[in-house]
Amino acid sequence: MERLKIGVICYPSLGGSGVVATELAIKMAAKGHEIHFITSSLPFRYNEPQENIYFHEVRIDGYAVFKYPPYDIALANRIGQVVEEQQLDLLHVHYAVPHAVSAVLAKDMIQSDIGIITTLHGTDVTILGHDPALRNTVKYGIDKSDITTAVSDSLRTETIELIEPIKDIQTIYNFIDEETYHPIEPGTLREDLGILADEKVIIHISNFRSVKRIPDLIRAFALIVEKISVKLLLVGEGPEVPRIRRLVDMLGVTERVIFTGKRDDLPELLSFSDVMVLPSEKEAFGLVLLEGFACGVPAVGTLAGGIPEVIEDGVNGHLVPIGDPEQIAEKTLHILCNQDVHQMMKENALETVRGKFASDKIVAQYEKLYYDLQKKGCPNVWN
Ligand code: GMT
Repeated sequence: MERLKIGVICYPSLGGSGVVATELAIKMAAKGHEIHFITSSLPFRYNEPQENIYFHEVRIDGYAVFKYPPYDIALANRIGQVVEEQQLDLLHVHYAVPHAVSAVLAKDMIQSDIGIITTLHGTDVTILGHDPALRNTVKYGIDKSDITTAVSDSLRTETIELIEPIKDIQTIYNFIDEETYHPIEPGTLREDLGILADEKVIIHISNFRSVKRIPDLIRAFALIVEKISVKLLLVGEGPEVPRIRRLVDMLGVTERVIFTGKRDDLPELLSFSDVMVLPSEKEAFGLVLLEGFACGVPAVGTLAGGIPEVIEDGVNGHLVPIGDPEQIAEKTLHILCNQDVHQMMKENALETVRGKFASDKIVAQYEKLYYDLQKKGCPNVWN
């Protein structure tokens, strides 16, 4: 098969969209394609230099006249340069704003016919698409892309209803790197964190923003500690942390909650955890669920966005209504207190990653799109 030169634009420093973009780029490079990251810094999951991967930094100086440095325009300028210098075959843009718009501007600037694939990750539509200050920009970025994908059917449907794009959108699910996420012997980590041998472990990993509804989990946890011996691991950082700490203290569960901050050893932390809870009110996919599944951790998640496409109720976890701490407590206890249920869900969680979300399957879907775009010389391949 022809070796493609692919420009990848993503948020390099945080978030699931940057993780997916980077893991996909790494897999494509391993297949022999040439990857050109066009980003403000090296993507945080790109830890070691790898064959076929190049990095083109986007720089913008702060001139006195700028109240806000125009990153979007500097990005467009850089994309245009790289397309021309490297003779790229296509651009894969992750997150509609501003990346899709910058790619479209770059294409116009250099009068190129390069194909653009935009992958929607969630908040670029579910939050920014509702913002009157950005809605038309989101639509423009999508309409001017040759192909748009969404990370779940839920996000696809919401985008079609809200944005009314002129072309169809295809769902391509997220995946994780199975070589990184798998059950790992955690050494003394569990004891180091002060977790006793007979204690169960509930884990939550996120960027601690209000959309994750972590207070619902804390309220549920206060009910769970009345029934069993258990610790709650809160992994990550974000704006909600001070509020959550206050609630933890107020509900008298301080001794049982461990705030770990941001960690690099997620597979180890997950490998001794018994259940993950994701109580979000919006979640296009919930990549962290797959990371947990791959380490054998079933999950309790809300009926929000794409979560029901990842958690199959009663199979690899449980689904609960948004904003219902009692239900979170009940379903979490159901998993923690029934060894057979836990074992069955653990095995099914591992199977979910090996089956529906296997990386080679997902990467092949993107690769097919890349070739389709090449063949058709752009216009929407489904119309
Ligand atoms: O919300 C986040 O945690 C960050 C955000 C992002 O843009 O990185 O995540 C979105 O993209 C992830 C990767 O596709 C999805 O797994 C998350 O569900 C999605 N977040 C939301 O929809 C809130």
